[in-house]
Amino acid sequence: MADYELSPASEDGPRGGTSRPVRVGLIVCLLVICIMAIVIGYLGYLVWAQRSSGPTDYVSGIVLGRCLSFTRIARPELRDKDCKKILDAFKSAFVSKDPCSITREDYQPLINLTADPVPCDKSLFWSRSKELVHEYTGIQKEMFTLEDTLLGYMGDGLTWCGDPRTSEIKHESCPHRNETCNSTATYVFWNVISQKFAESACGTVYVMLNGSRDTPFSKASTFGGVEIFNLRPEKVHTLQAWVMHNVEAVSRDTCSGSSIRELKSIVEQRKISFECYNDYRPARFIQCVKHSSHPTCRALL
Ligand code: JS2
Repeated sequence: MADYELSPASEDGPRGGTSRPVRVGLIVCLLVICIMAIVIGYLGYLVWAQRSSGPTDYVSGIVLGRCLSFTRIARPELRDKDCKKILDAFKSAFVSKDPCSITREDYQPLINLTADPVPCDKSLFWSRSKELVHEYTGIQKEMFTLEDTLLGYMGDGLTWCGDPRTSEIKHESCPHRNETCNSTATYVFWNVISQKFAESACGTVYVMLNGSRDTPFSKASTFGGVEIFNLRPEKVHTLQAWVMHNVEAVSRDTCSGSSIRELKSIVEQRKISFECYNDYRPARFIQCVKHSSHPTCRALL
């Protein structure tokens, strides 16, 4: 048969109309599109309904949208939270105030409105391992980092500040924290909520550290300088560390290294037991998804 001639099956066109698998696939696609349209429409309605009074700026729009999506979709058990009041309390912490003199007390009204306690044995701290730790909690829904709670979710990746001369909320021209400007709105926010997250932890708590760094544990970090010292020994009996190493990078420190020994010493001085795992297997699986051909992953997968 010459190349340009169609094969017998296609000369008559497809036999008997669309095949069954194609029909099923089309129906499934239509269903998915309808569900997505409903969710997006519902979210849009919620943001529109909550923005009933007055215009909101960039930061307010994001904070309000995140509050709604978190409390109405991600964690519907929190649906009674009033996101408009939460946004107002968030703004009241820094609007029209000196951007370098924000206090912990400024955030107390916001803290009071956003209680979102993590169950015992489910708190996951981290340091210099943000991407992997959130890939992990994205799969292991039973575990919670601070960013998997309402306040951490609302503030993550944002910058905000106020100005004593106006009531506007800025996000691009905010002062960076330094010796002359120590208490910025975002720095105090993360300090306060990190402390609260540690204070409320109970049972066995976990921390994911980066063993591909010279010092996976540092007292200069939020975990090492704030959270570790705010764990309550009367509630927390064990801290379990996971020292993770980048698959392609060399291992800088491990559970037996000096940095982790310092962490162990601090924890045990606080009357909390200490355990440590190198390349905790469930998290290693996630790393190996992107490095399946690497020798250390071939043995695992
Ligand atoms: C500023 C942000 C953001 O245990 C974790 C979390 O619970 C967090 O509270 O603090 C720990 C991580 O901080 P650490 O140990 O200093 O590690 P890092 O890799 O330097 O991450 C710094 C991020 C601290 C909190 N944070 N700070 N602006 O947008 C922001 N987002 C987060 N999560």
